[in-house]
Amino acid sequence: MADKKTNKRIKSLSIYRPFIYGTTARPFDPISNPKPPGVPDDHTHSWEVFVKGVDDTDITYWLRRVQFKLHESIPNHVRVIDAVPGKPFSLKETGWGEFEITIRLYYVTESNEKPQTLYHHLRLHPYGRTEEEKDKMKKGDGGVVKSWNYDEQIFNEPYESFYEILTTGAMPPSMVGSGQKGGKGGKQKGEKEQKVERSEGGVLARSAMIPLTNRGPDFPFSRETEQCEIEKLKKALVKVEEMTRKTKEEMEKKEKRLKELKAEGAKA
Ligand code: SLL
Repeated sequence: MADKKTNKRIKSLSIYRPFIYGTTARPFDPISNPKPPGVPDDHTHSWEVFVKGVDDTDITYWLRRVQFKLHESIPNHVRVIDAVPGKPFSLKETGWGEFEITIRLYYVTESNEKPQTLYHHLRLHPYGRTEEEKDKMKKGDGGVVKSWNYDEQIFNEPYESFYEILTTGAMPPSMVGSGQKGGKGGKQKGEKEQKVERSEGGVLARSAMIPLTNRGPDFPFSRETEQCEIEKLKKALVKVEEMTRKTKEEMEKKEKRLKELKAEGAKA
C-alpha cells in the first residue's frame, strides 16, 4: 500500500460499487409474525432498514458505518451501525407509521471521503404505480412490503491506496470473513495468483459485478431486471411519442379551424 506522503488521487478515474438500500416490513399476525412481548399495543408492523451488497455480498471494505435517523417519535431515533465484515448494515424496529429515514454513509478511512446522505421512505403498506401492482404486493409473501433500491456508489478520483482496496481480492462470497486477506493489502507474499471465477449467474464479492439473472424474490437486482426495465422504458417512449403526435395533429386541426373562423369573421 502506498504510504501517506505518496498517496495521491488517481486523476480522471471513476470507480463504482453497486449496493442496495431499503426497507422490509411485515404486519403483526398471531401466526406468521407474532408481536414480541413488550411491543406497544399501537404498533402494527415489524420492519427493517438496511444497506447491503448486491447478492448480499460484503461492502464493509468500502463502507465502515451507517447512521440511520428515524422518526423523532421513536426512542433513540439516531442509530449507528458499525461494519461487521460480511454482514449487512441493518436495523430492526417496530412501529405504526411510515416516515422518511435519513441514511448517512461513512466510508472507510482510507477513502478520505466525507460522509454522504441518502433518504428512504419507510413503507409499511402495499404500494405501487397501479392497483395491479398494489394487489400483487398484498397477496405475495404474507403481506411483506419491500421497498428496495439498487444504487451505485461512485468514487471519483480515488486515492491510490483506496483504489487498491477496491480492486484487489475479488473472491466468491462464501470466502468473505474466512480469514482471507482480500482487498486490504490484497495477495500476501508468496501466495499464488488465484483465478477466481463468478459462480453461475452470480457475483464475486469485492467486485462491481451484478448478477446475470434473477434468483428469487430476495435477489431482484440483476442484468435481467435491468433489461426488463429497459424494455418497459422503450415501450413507454413509443407510447409517449404516439401521444405527442396525436396531440400535435389535434392542435394543427384546431389552429386551422381557428383561422377559418377568423377569416369568416372578417368577411362578415
Ligand atoms: C405518520 N408522519 O403519521 C408519520 C409519522 C411516525 C411513526 C410516523 C413510533 C414507533 C415507536 C412510530 O411508528 N412512529 O414509538 O417506537 O404516519
